[in-house]
Amino acid sequence: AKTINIALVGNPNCGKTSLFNIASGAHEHVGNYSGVTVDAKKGYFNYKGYHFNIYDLPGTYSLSAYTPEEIYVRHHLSEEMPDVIVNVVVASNLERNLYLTTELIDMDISMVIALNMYDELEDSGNTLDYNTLGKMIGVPMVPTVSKNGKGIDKLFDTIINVYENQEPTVRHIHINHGPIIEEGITVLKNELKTDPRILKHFSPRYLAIKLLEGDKEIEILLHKEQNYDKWIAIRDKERIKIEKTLGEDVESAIANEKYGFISGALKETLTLGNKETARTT
Ligand code: GDP
Ligand code: MG
Ligand code: K
Repeated sequence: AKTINIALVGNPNCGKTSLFNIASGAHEHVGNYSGVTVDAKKGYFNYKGYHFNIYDLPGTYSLSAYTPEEIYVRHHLSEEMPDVIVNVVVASNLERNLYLTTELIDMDISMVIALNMYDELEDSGNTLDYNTLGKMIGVPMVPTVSKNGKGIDKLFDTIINVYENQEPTVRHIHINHGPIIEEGITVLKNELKTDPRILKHFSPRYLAIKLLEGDKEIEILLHKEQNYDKWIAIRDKERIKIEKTLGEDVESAIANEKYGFISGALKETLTLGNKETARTT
């Protein structure tokens, strides 16, 4: 059987562990393999002739390096290099949950979104055109209720399709951060691209964005490279340009562009119902 390594990535309390438990089942082997600081589990199961290794990773709101959870998740993604990421999001709280998604898109790893707690979205009376949203972000979205297993087969069918490059929704898009930031990303990316050694674990675009943001972990990772001083000089120049032009620090500017992209996409795909009516009928 072919083996597919998958990692569950999402905010705290989005239903990752519920999904993990349903998928790996009570009969399969589950082991804690994490260190002391964060909670993570690995499980195994077989489905449609595939052998899945599934990692339940700690909950995170972003992929920076400010908390042990963020560092752990990023380290897992860059070192274990899962075949497919399952980004678990709360369907009724996409504005917030999709921020992490935009960072995963920057990393350019194959991905499926589990639109979890879909029952709560339906109860709210709101409707989401998730097929269109999935096409807009280039990532297939599957509604799930990981509390009871609804949608889980469809989720794993989609993971298999993504793994086999047979999923039409998949597109390698990038989030547009506006002309000034994109220029900085492009200049840095083109420099980083000439050093294949560092691109084994991270996409050049992700490294460029994180360098612009001043990510200390990424700086430490790149520090021993021959061209490091040159990259940092270019980075500093681009940072000053961005801060002067946009009038805010680079990290905020990048975050604002990401939130702008999300709210634009949701404006086109999320229709608010009348919650009060939905409750009383
Ligand atoms: P984690 O922190 O991402 O691992 O989230 P958990 O799996 O621990 O779930 C957090 C809470 O959400 C638990 O109380 C679950 O029972 C509940 N939950 C998980 N999935 C769903 C779902 O699809 N719908 C609803 N309504 N609740 C869910
Ligand atoms: Mg959990
Ligand atoms: K809940």
